[in-house]
Amino acid sequence: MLLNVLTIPKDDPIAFTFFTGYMAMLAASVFFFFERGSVDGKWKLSLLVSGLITGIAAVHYYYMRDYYMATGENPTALRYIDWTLTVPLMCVEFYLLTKVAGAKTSLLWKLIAASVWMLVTGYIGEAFNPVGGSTTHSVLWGFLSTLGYLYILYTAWYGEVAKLADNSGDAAVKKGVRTLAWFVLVGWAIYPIGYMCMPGGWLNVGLGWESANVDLFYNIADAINKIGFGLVVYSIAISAKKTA
Ligand SMILES: *C/C=C(C)/C=C/C=C(C)/C=C/C1=C(C)CCCC1(C)C
Repeated sequence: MLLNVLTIPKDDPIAFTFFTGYMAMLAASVFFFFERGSVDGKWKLSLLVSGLITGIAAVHYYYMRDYYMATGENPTALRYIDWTLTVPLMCVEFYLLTKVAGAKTSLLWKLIAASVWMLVTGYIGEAFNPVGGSTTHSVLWGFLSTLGYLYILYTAWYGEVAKLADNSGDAAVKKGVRTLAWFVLVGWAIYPIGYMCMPGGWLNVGLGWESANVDLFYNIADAINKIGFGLVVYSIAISAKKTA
């Protein structure tokens, strides 16, 4: 059992992404925490949040990796605990970036509510999927979860976040928020693809993509989204410094 925990099988790309994901999240946190000291005062909180997002993920990857190595199963509960903390923090990033343009806390709460809705329904879809998988169950909860996702997507592209960024009068904020909106559109879309690989899910039933793929999609998506989001925030912070 112990050996199992310590070796990465050569033919297991999922184990590989758990290990790499853990290290990448940890390294990103160190980077964001250190760089926090070199950005303009008004961006320090944003960088702290970036570091917290990857830091919280690093701790969860540490445990998810061991769970996966020991059992070979999807660490669903740990995964959703991680997301329930980190996705609302990504909403905080949107809020902090548009605060300069007058974002109110009500915007933050709406985004957080939508993300919690998305994750609670997604968790029910995954954790309570009957043994062997149920398409009705996975599609119903997946659909409900998507409503929360679409709300965030809309807000970032056309709603309050987009409008505030456009009115901020700060080219770096405008461009940065648009880039983050792309992350939500493309990077976040990887998650529902992974979800549909679970037993009973559309891709599982339709294309034979196995439940093992769930973690592969989630791990890749997490690295792109959590580290990428933080780097976009960082680039806004340093470009503001250059023009100051
Ligand atoms: C750092 C973690 C992030 C950015 C996680 C994002 C997760 C999602 C966008 C998940 C979305 C889902 C759906 C839209 C439908 C199916 C269920 C979910 C929860 C996988």
